[in-house]
This record gives sequence, structure tokens and C-alpha cells, in this order.
Amino acid sequence: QCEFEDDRTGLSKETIKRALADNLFYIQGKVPATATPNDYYMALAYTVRDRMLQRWFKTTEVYTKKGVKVVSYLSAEFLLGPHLSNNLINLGIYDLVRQVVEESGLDFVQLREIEEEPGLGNGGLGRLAACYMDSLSTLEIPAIGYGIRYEFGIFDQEIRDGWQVEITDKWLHLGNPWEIPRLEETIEVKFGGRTEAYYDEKCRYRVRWIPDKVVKGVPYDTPISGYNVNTVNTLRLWKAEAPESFEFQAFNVGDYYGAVNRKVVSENITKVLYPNDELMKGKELRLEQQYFFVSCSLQDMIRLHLQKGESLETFHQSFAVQLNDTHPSIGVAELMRLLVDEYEIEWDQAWQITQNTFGYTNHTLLPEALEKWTLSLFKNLLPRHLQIIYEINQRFLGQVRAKYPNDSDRLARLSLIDESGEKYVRMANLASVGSHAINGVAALHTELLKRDVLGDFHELWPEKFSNKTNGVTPRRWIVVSNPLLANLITRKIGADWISHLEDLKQLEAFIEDAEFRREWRQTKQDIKGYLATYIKENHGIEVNPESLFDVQVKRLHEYKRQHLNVLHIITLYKRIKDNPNIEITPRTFIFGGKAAPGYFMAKLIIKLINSVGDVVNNDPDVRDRLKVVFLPDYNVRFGQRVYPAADLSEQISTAGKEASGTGNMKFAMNGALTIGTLDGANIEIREEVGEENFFLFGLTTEQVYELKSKGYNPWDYYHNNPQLKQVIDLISSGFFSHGDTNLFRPLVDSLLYHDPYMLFADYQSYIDAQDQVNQAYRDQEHWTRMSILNAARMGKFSSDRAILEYCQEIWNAVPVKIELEE
Ligand code: DL6
Repeated sequence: QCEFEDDRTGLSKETIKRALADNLFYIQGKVPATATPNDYYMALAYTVRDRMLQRWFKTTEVYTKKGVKVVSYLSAEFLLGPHLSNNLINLGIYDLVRQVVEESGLDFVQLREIEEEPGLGNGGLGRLAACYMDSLSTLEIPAIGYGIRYEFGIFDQEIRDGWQVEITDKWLHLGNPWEIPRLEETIEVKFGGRTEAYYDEKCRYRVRWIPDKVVKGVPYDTPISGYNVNTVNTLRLWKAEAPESFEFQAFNVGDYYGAVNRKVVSENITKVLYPNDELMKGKELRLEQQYFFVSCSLQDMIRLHLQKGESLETFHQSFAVQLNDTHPSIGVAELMRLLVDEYEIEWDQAWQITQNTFGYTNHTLLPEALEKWTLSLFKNLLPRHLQIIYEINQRFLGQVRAKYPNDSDRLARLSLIDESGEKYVRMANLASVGSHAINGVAALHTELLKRDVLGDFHELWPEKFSNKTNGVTPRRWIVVSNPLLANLITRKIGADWISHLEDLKQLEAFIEDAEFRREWRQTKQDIKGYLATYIKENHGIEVNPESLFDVQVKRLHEYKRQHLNVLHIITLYKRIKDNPNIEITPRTFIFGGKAAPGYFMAKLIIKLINSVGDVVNNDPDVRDRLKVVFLPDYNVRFGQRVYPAADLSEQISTAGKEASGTGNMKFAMNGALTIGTLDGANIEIREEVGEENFFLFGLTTEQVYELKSKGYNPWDYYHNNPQLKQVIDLISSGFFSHGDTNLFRPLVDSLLYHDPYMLFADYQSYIDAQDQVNQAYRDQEHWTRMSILNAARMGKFSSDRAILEYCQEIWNAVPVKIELEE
């Protein structure tokens, strides 16, 4: 036993206090007299990171020594959220560190809130990647996440005069204490130029790529801790830099400006995250980003594999590479290029290795989100890859022809090249052909993938397809976000549920315990109170914490139908105006979410929410029974505040459009009830929690298809439903726009003339379900029972369950225990 603990690893209060002061002085270069709160935050973050480093180092050492199979999660987005609290929880030192900070005379909450969150993602897909990294570490699965270190993440959103305004997200401006650059592991990536055929010394036909640009990829590593285990995996994000030697000496002598400009252009690759979540725009820089991070990552994996002293024939035994949607799917052609051109492996063998390596997860059915690149763009940027894709395609279509002779339509659909008009490379086809496993992210989504989007591939290779319903991590989404509820649950059933979420079932045993129900209700009430205070302090709006908190937070999109929610608000408002003394369940409608900057209709929906809010919130007839708040800049941190406070979770997308949803899971885990359609994971949530504990409405996917094919006419609904007509007419009349009848016309016209997401068809059923919600909320005892049952039955939706399924059914990966004393 040492007399003194090591300052970097010790866990006694005194040691942590000393470490904090030490890091303030030696890393931040400050003394208390000059230190800012940010300096203290940085010192605190380094103190916590120090306590992860030994585990991190040990984890890497064990993986290397044992030569284990590693899951490599390739994702253009990782929406991590703040690190500090999450790491404190995972290390089991949250309360201790909080105490030390406070005993040092500092405000822990203030320091915690200073952290800039790394918003390196748009929404669901990026956040899922972050949850999966947490689960991989918690389950002790050797894993590495590969992505892009965007200098500017998802924009910050401000609301001015009801409209969204985008502000650059400068998350790195005060430094990032959680990452470590590994300059010595820099990798070179080629772009552009041409290819050249030649015969090698053994007279074999080969191709070499002569690029016109080389960019350096510098890895920045972030430790990803697991809960209650020693495993600390790595998230490796690549930053683009220009190689000085190439730019300044050989090519640009005398052209200083040109050389600097080329440097700037190279470094642009990782400057900014594209802010579209479900819209593919064929921008060259985006393809550059994708290829850049994928090439860096595959070269990195090959380097690690070769370091083991193994040949590349066993590469797929070292790495299971998962493609998080098609964004990294150029990896299929890149691995082939590396194996065939650079390591001189025969095509057939290289193809086998490639297919055995990759798995592909699809996250969307929306046609506008499916990635494709024009041939000309592809040829300019990646000329060798285009040749490889042609070769893959030719061989693949040969197989298809053999199986389905004389079926040219099928051939055209399956081809990696879309030749129906301008020619494109289809990335979903490339990912499907190059992977041994393809999955959707909820049961319905997988069925629709198999039937429609990837129907021909499913017919060809049914065995490749499986479903992996999404999940979310209970560490961040209950323990970090909702400590009050987490403590109540732990007091009742112990703490095992945090890593075995199915244990929440044990709460059902207490459903008849009136005292437990009272505590549950009180907890929710307290959290709603905090949110109400936050809204008042930050946005100046008074909300009643006793009212039903009805929350819809997610990206703004017509298919997610935030405007259907608005139609309901106006319906209630109209009822009050027609009968001011009507008995109505008081509600606070809370919205949050960003619209893609170029998505006019989504931005108009934000304006509509704010405009309706202005009227409703200020009308004395309403007497505060309804409140509408749009909270700007919805992000992970804000999610942590709002999920725990919700009574009602709005999951109201048109059936067949939302691949899964994960917000739906976070709400229910925190005891909110769902009003939702039979879409995405809502279906499975309803199955788990019981139909009596879920407010269902709307058309099914089949009914949506059927109605569309029969010829859907929104006017019929408008004319036949006086309530709906009044609501629409009120918007059209300029009532919510100071008499301006043009402002919302594009939205109203879209509904009246097209209604692509069938709001009118679902309107009445939605209103009826909302009326049931009102009734149910009045019986607080009953509501509390339903709330408890929702949380208790959410075990399935832990990301731990999802990751275990991936490990067993796709990756063939097993846990590796990390012992610190080995
Ligand atoms: O799988 C994660 C998440 C799903 O829960 C959402 O339903 C889905 O919309 C989202 N998809 C995207 C689109 N990106 N692409 N491609 O974020 O994935």
C-alpha cells in the first residue's frame, strides 16, 4: 500500500483536489486568481481523463497482445453529447467528484454546463452511433469508431422573429480536453488524377493511380468508457491537413499563394458537417469527406492487422466493419483497391475478404436520402474507384443474368450504375453487394427494405438480411439525464438495471404500492418544475408545471409531422375561443429541433409553431391553459433536460416513413406515454408496453399505400370535416400572421393540394387520440401506473441488447475482459 496515491489515478478526495489544482496550473497555466470558469472546467476534464488513461492504455494493450477481433464502426456522424457527466457516471465517481469540486469552492453545475458538446451529427443516425459506442465499451467488446473530426459541427440554432437562424458551431474554440492527436499515425489519402495500366515484373496486368492531390489524415482519439468495467475503447476521428512537402516544394515553387490556397482547400475537407439529415445533395466536398475518412480508416486497420504479423487474407478475422448507412460505402471499392492494387491480392480473393469484412445498416426509406453520385463527379475525384466499381458490377450482373436470364428490368434495378437518365453510382447497391449482412433498424423498416428499397437484393440473397431494432444507452438517457428517477429505481430494485435494462421489469411488482406511485409522480413533478424554471429563466415564458407536458423534439421534417401537432393545438384553441369556459386539460406544448438550412417547408413549420405560440400564449381567453414553446438549439444536452420532464411523447410520423426513431425510446424509458402511429420502433414499443398503455392513431403503412394508389385527395377531408376546415381556414386567414395571408400559403397549399404525408387523412384519428390523452391525464393514479409500466417494459430498447445482436449475428465478436493488474 502506497502512502501517497498517484495524482493521475488516485480516487481519494484529497488526491482529486490536488489533481484539479495541478491541472489548472500545469495544463491550463493558471492560478486561482486568474482562472476563468472554463479553465476550471478544463482542469476538471483533464482530471477525469487522467483517470481513464490507464484503462484506455490497458485496453489497447490487451487487444494488441491477444490479437482479438475488433468491431470497426464506420460513421460519418457521431453525435456524442457532453462527455464529462457521462464519463463520471461510467467511472463510478460522479458523486465523489462533485463533492470535491464543491468543497474546492467551485460550482459543479456551472462547470458541467461550460462543456461545448461535440455536435458531430445531424440527429438519429449520429446519436445511434454514440449510443452504440457506449454499449460496445460497456459490454467489453473490442471496438473502434472511425469518423470525421469536423471543425464545425451541426449549426447552433437561434430563433429570430419566429424564424430559424443558423450560427456556426465553433465547438473547438476553447480547446477539447477529451481528445489526443496521434500525429505519428497520420495517413495519406489520394484524390483525382488518372489511372495507368502496366505489366508488373511477373507480367501481370495491373493498374496504378496517379492522383493530382494528396491529403494527410491526422487521427484524433477520444476515449469511450464503459459503465462499471475497465474497458475504454477508442473513437478515432480524422482531420484533413495538407502535406507541406508535396505542396510547397515539389509543385509550387514560386507560387506561394497557390500553395497556401491548395493547403486551405485540402483542409476544407473536414471543416464542416453537412446539415442535411434525410436529403442527399450531390456535392463533391461531401464525397471527398466520405472517401477521406474511409480511406484513412481502412489504411489504419490494415496497418494494425499487418502489425500482428498476419497476411491480409485473414483481414476479416481481425476486423468486422459496419457501414453506418451508405456514407462510408465507398469503403467497398477502397478495400478492393488497397488489396488488389497496393497489396497485389488476386481479385477473387480480395472480393471474398471484402464481402466477409463489411456489414451494411440502412437507416432510411426516403428516396431523397438514398445516396448516388454522378459518374462525372466520381470519375474526377476517384477515377480508380470507378473502374473498380465497373468491374464489381460486371461480375455481379453476370451472376444475376445467370440466375434470371432475359430479365433486363431486374438487371437495370440491381446494377451499381443507374442508367435511367443521367448516369449515377448507386451507393446502396454498392453497400449491398459488398457486404455479407444487411440490416434495417426496426422490424417494420426491415420488412419494407426487403419488400421495396432493396427488394431485388432480398430476392437474390435473403440470407443476408436481418433486423436489428435500434436501442439507446440507459447510462446517458436515464442515469445522466434523470438522476432523480435513476435513484428512485435503484432504491427499489438495486443498480443492476443500469447495465441490464430488462431488470426494470421488477418495477412492475410495485405497481400496487401507493407510496411508490406517489414517489414516482413526485419525481416527475420535480423534474417538470426544473424544466419550467429553465424555460422561464432562459426564454421568459411562464409554464405551469402541473400542466401536461406534451413534447415533440426531433429534426424538423414534413414526414415527422410537427405541423399535425400544430393542427391539434389550433383545434384546442378554437374550442376555447368558441366556449371560453370549456373544461380542458391544461397542456404545455414543447417543441425543439433543427431544420436543414435549405429546407424551406421545415423552416416555415418552425415559423408556424412560433406564430401560433404568440397568439395562444397571449390570448387572455386561454387563461394559461395552453402554452406553446419552441425551445431553440435542440441538442443532446437539451435532450437530457427534456426527455425526463415529458408526460407525453409525440411520435406521429406518417406510417412507413420513420425508419425507427430513438427519441421514442428515450421518452418512454423516462416514464412518458406515447401518442404515436404504427411506424418505426413505435410498433415494438407498443408491443412491449401493452396497447392499453399507448395512444395509437392513424393509418397503417398498408392503408397509406392503398389510399395513395386509389388516389388520395386531401380536399375530401377538408370539406367533410368542419373542425379541420376551421383550423386550416384560420391559418389561411392570416390570423396567426398579423393578417398576412401569404406567409403560410405554401404550407397550406401543400396540404390542400398534395398532402404528401397525409396529415388530413390522420387528423381526426389524432384529435380523438389526443382527447383520450386528456381524459387519461385527469386520472393521475391511472396515468402514474401507465407511466411506471412504460418505463418498466423498456428493457428491449437498451443499446446493449442491440449491440449483442450485432455481435452474435453479424460481427462474430466476443467480449474481452480488461484487468488492470494483469
Ligand atoms: O437508425 C437511427 C435513425 C432512425 O432512428 C431514424 O428513424 C432515421 O430517420 C435516422 N436516419 C437518418 C438518416 N440518415 N441517413 N441516411 O438519420 O436513423
